[in-house]
Amino acid sequence: MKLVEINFDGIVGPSHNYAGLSLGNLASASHAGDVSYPRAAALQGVGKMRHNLALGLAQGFFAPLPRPNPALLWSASSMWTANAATVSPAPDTADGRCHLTPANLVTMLHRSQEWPDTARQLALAFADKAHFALHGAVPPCFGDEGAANHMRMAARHDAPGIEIFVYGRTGGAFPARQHEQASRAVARLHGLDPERTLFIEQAPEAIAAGAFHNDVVAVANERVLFTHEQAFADPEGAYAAIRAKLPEAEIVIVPAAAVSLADAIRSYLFNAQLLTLPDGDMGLVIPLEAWENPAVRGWLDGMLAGNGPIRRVLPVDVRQSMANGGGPACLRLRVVADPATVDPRFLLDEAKADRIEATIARLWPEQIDPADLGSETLAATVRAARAGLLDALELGALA
Ligand code: SUG
Repeated sequence: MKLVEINFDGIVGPSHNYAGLSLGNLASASHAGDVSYPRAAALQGVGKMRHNLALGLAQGFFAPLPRPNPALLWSASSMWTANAATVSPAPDTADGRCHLTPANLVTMLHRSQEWPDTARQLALAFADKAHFALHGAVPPCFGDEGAANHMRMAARHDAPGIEIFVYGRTGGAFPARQHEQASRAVARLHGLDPERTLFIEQAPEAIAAGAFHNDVVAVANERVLFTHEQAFADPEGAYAAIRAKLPEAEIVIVPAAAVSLADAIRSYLFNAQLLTLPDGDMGLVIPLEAWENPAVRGWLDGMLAGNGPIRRVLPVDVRQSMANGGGPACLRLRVVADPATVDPRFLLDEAKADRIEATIARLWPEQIDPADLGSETLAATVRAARAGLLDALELGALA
């Protein structure tokens, strides 16, 4: 069995809109009321998936959840699959299966409705019980945001690793969405070895500056942690704990003197996909916004000229998602597994990407004006678009 990292991106739904629903997410707040472009947003997302396919990487996807929810709202926020679940790959767990727990997302009302439909989708994609164990969400008194607050480091994806849960403490200007008790519950459910599990507090100043998830200020891949120096409440303690558990860890720290917390959050430098490329080098898939930020660009140019572990920087255009606070890393859920054990309907190849693109081009609304939200005509268009995609993907079971 060959375990590889598969990135499952959320296809941007036909109701993608800017309603400013996420307190503490500065992009969402600052774009509240803007006209959105669901078709362009979804095509940008497929473009990012194609980019990863072209790099020779395994790529999967999840379908948009049923929207609008007439009793609640229109949000298409399930596109950010880093918040779909926490995933512990087979080499880390007591029973040797890959464990997944859907995130309850209770801190934000518009996101708290996602997990039951997400769980249905996970149950289809990872139905093979010999290789996957699916749990229910953590009870809603404890906020859980899934993989966005969880990092895994290992010598290689298929080797036993350490799992790092990053939680926030409540009491600041913005909500701390990930609660320590939720992280601890997930670690127990997944049967993780306490000797290889860490619980690290996120810096309150990072949350206050707009890092509503840890993946806005840090990302890990295999032996490398790429982090802003103000990501953790006790950075030196965090680095020492990681090095003690994974001696081969390489920690790439971006100092505030080079890239301020504000620039890091505005540009989403760390909301990047840090990927091991087929030739063994690591590449960093960043949003164009990061590439265009002078401080960030200066730091990246210096990094590439040096001898660090990240050898390539790969900018992608996901601007429609970025305007709601979702960069390349938010749009994907990482699952280390043998692709042969995953339901093939959720795996992408070029022909399927063509089919998805054609469906989006035909059925997704070109634009949504905030004044259109609530319109029955638009609701019918949105429902028909999703149904058309499920049909094209033979995923009618999710209808
Ligand atoms: O939960 N935005 C999402 C963005 C999630 C990003 N995910 C990660 N960092 N992993 C959120 O804040 C905005 C929707 C609106 O405002 O209409 C929103 O939900």
